[in-house]
Amino acid sequence: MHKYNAYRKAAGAIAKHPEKINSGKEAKKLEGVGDKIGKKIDEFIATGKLVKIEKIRANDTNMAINALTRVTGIGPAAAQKLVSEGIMSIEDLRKNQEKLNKQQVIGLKHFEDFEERIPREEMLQLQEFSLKQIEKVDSDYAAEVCGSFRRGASNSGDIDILLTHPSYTSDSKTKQPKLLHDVVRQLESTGFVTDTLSLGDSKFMGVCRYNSEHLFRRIDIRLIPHDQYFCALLYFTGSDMFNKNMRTVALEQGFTLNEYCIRPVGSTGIPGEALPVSSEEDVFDYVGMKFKKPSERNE
Ligand code: DCP
Ligand code: MG
Ligand code: MN
Repeated sequence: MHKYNAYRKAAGAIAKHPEKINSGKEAKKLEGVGDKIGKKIDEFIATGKLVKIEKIRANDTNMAINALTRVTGIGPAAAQKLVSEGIMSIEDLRKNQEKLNKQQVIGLKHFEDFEERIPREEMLQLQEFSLKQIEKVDSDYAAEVCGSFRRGASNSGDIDILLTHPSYTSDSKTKQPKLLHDVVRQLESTGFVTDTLSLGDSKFMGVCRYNSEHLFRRIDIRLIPHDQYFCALLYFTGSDMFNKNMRTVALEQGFTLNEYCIRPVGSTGIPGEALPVSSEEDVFDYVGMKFKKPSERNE
């Protein structure tokens, strides 16, 4: 007999039995209760739970968390909370959108599209269009597509654009959100940018589409102070593994390197002033590494 039916039959027999059952041995006297189910009854009486069921529950929970975190905007904590409220799948999410914030609703709306990687050919189209629009707003901008695309990848997960402008440096007394916002507004006005996940003074995260024949794609634009451009370019070109390794080398050579700058670390352990950087090569030179082209930075 199939397991499912075996358990149903046993449960029925136990339910119908007029007296309380106090052990597996007692239960086994009933029709349809055998050794295996008798053992389960003993385990439940002794411990108040069944290891097998706990395992199945834990596994279902993990599978559900893994499914939900595939949605842009749902991290492990949000997924855990949703699962604790009984949301076990993308399908469940679609029926319970009132539980999601604005960003997560957009992530869910484009769930299938965002799972697809962007072929390089389309990345080139996205690059050409967005850089042209940026130039249109103000030809003093400099902008570059970095991330896996700059490393020469044949496909990319999203489009990462770095943006800078000579009027914006790290010692500017005031931030210049307008520089980023003008670009985002321009890209929206053409219909290229279709959704905003978040827009701050220096970072835009959103959704774009080349045209209606194409999928919706994730786009990130970061506004970088002019003097920090090359450290940012190095960082956002990656890969993340390459960055980790280069930071380790930098530390060994007495420098601390991040997405903003490179600083010497003296014997005090306190980083000094940011060193002048006017190319990626400068950073490699400081830390004593041979220059690597973006395509050589995959690990
Ligand atoms: N980055 C990093 N550490 C992280 C995340 C990102 O160093 N934890 C840097 C290196 C990445 C770059 O930012 O190359 C862009 O991040 P992406 O997540 O967009 O990564 P990629 O562009 O490399 O890959 P993908 O093609 O999947 O977008
Ligand atoms: Mg990327
Ligand atoms: Mn990105």
